[in-house]
Amino acid sequence: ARGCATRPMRAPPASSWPPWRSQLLLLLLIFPLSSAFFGISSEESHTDDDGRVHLHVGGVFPMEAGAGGWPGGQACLPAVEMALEHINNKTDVLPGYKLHLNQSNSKCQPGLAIQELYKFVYEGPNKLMLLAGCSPVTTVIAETAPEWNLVVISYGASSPALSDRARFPRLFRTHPSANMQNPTRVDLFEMFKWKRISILQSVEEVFTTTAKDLEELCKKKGIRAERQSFYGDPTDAVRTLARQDARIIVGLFYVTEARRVLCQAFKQGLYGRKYVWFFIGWYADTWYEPQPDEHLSCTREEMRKAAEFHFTTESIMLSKDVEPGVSGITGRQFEDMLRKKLNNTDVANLGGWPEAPLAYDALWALALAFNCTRSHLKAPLKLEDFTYTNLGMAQLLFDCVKNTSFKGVSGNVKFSDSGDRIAKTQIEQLQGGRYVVVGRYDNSFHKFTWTEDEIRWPQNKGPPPDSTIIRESLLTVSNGLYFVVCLLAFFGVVLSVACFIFNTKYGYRGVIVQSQPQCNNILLAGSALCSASLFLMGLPAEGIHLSDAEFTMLCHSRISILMIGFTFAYGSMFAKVWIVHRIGASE
Ligand code: ABU
Repeated sequence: ARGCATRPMRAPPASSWPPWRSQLLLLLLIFPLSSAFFGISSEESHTDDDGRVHLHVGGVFPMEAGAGGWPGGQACLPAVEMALEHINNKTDVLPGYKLHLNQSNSKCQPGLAIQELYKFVYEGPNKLMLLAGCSPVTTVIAETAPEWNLVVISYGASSPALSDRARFPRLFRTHPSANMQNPTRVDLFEMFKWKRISILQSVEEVFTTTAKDLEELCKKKGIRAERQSFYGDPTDAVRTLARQDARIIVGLFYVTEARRVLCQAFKQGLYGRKYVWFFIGWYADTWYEPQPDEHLSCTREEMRKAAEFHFTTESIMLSKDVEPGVSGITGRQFEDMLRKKLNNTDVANLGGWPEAPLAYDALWALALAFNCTRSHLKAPLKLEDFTYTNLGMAQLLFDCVKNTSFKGVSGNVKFSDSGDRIAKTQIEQLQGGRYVVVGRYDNSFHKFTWTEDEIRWPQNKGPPPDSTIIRESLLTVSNGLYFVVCLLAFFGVVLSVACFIFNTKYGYRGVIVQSQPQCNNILLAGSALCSASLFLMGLPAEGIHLSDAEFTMLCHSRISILMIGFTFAYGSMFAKVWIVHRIGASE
């Protein structure tokens, strides 16, 4: 067993003790014991037939997506194998050494990846560095590997959380952070005058951190961002979006979940002219087609319909430079070679195809760092003498990766202080079932460059509004109708006045006296007021404009007049009925 296995572990605070940490502790305790018991020990790096010394590196590759993940190993592993071949064939890179890759399938599952990490550490020769892909896996590996002073280079992890140097002290990545796309998204929102957006995310650290950054950027620009999250089944989250009248929706999730979201979007009508979806750009070209093993309740046609016109944003991962880089090939040549290596299979639908140049460059960064370390090592120390407790050599390896700068097939490879890669963003839109690059965005200058392929909108109606538009408009009755009603109201008032005069004039007559003239007069006053309220009811009629204050006064007066009139008329009628009842009862 390695001496480092008995190194004291730093215990994290109990409140932040994730489940994989318990597995890690258990493995830390069991593995050294089992190694000693079963005689498992690390072999020394051995020498090749041609006298070259083997340098071992470990690499975890997600070869399948599982329930929700990124199957990037499908294209990234062949790319790394190609880089290995190119590096080993170059006489000026690591002369006297041959790189050897020890690889395993992490299935994008952190628990499995930790198990593989232990195998790397405790089985076979020492690994000088590790390669990792997929954010959840890179997170656990980069948090754990410093226990053995191992530097990790990630070719496929976009989580913004990985930019934390305190938490991941020995991590570098050739894959740009997912935060890189947020300024592009926000500038697009501004361009289309969208002031309200919604974020739909799966509950994974990679997406939560991206969503938080997007929210903050939106807030700075005065854009309201609302967030909905889901774990596994997005049905309720999509329903909430529909209820909230969400129109501009940014989706942050892995591809399996993306298909579930799209199916729900179709079922709940969140597609078409009124809606704009922004998805992640590294899904395969036909990701939205239902997969037989996923049992989606949407047909291929429905999925295609829901997916049409959506946007994707993703970092540009393939260099367009015609000058070859450090490996002697250009980005285009790399793509042709990889396509040939993959037997010209349907590469656009292969997991990790867009990220393959990053994987190729990750191995080059690693090899160049070994080269640099080799030249800085003091004799008699050699690269093959690396042990997991050799802090000096570990620091040298770290510094060499940190100072890496070369032209790769993905562009210039250089790491920021937090180990991140800087890259431009590409904006694509699905038009007629085909992704079209509509523009590029330079994060350094916050500038768009549009291609000749224009953005298209359903029914050519332009960008939709970000919510239901509430427009105030004055509803009036026509003047003809108003004047007719006024005439009738006038007759009503005249009739009431005439009846009052008649009542007063013939008030001495028995028939009038017995008919309760006081009640009759109140009834007439009420009828006249009800009729008079009709003059105000139709206002403002066509062509008559009232100020806000006048309009408020009008609303109050017409209701008050009608209420008083109605009370007078009905009240007096009931009073009269009551009096007649009392007279009848007393007789
Ligand atoms: N471009 C693939 C990123 C995968 C991940 O961050 O998990």
